[in-house]
Amino acid sequence: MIRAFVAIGMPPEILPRLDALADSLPMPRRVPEENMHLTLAFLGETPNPVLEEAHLAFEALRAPAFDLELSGVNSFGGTKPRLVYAGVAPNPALMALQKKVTNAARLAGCTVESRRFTPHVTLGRFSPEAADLGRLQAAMVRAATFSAGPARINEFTLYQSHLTADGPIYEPLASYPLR
Ligand code: 2AM
Repeated sequence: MIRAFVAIGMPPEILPRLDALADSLPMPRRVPEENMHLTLAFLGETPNPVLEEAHLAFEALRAPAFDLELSGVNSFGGTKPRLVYAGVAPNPALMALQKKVTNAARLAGCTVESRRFTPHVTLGRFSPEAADLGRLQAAMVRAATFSAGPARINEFTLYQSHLTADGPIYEPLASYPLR
């Protein structure tokens, strides 16, 4: 079994901006720069032969390169935020790619949750009980005008997630060109 997900790695011209943004937000579990990505599909624990099928399907997938623009800061969890993220400006090409990746993964036998896709780059995680919500919300208001890019996206990547006591390590297994 391999714990896997499909994502867009952050372009080098955007990463420092995301890193500075995360620095400005008081989050107990901040995502390190090298782990920042935009998830297209979380595959979870996947049997090796199924992942091999998915890999072949991703290799066969055709989709165009596109420009990615990040915009704003938001959170999931409503009044009890648990995850803080950088938002993504409306992007039909990205939405279409996510559908293609999800369909390809399902056809290959992967289990992909069917919740609505809200494109985002996670900056950190937050426990409302333990942390100072007021400080986080004030910092999010100050960061609301954040934007980065546009940056060209030429590929998407299959990652293995290694869970460790020091947090996850994401290992790229294969990348697939967009053209
Ligand atoms: P995120 O994109 O909101 O941060 C690797 O774990 C990536 O897959 C993370 O980026 C994570 O969320 C995303 N993901 C989606 N659903 C997940 C789940 N049920 N468990 C763990 N990660 C999940």
